[in-house]
Amino acid sequence: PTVFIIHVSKGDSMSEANECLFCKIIAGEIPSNTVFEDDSTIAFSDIHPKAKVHVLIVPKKHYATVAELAQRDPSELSHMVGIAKSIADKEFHGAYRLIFNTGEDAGQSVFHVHAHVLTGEVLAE
Ligand code: D5M
Repeated sequence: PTVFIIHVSKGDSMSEANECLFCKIIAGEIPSNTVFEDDSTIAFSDIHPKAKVHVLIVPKKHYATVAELAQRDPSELSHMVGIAKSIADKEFHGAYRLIFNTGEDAGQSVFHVHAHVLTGEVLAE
C-alpha cells in the first residue's frame, strides 16, 4: 500500500490557517478595516484602539513573533517599518510609536507577528 506522510508542524500555514485570527483576517474570513495591503503585508485598524490612529501591520506569512520574523524574513520586517512610516506621514507628520509585544507576559495575545502603530495625536509617555 502507498503511505502518505503529511508533515504539519506548528507554525506551518496549513495548520495556522485554521486557528489563527490574523490568518483568517488575511484570508478575508473575518472582516477588518484594511488601510493598506500588498502582496506580502496587510494593515488594519486595531479593534481596541489605544490612540487616535491605531493600526496593526501584519505579514501575510505566519510567523509567531518579531524575533522569528527577524530571523526568517528580515526584509519583511524592514518593509513593515516602511509601511509604519508612510501611515504616520499621512496621519501625523511622521510621528508614531511602533510596538511589538512579544510573549504572553509582555502582553502578546495574538501569536501572529504584528506591529502596533500608534499615531494621529500627541502620545503620552
Ligand atoms: O495585540 C493584539 C491586538 O489585536 C489587540 O490590540 C486587539 C487586536 N485585535 C484582536 N482581534 C481583532 C480583530 N478582529 N480586528 C482587529 N484587531 C483585533 P497583542 O500585541 O497580541 O496583544
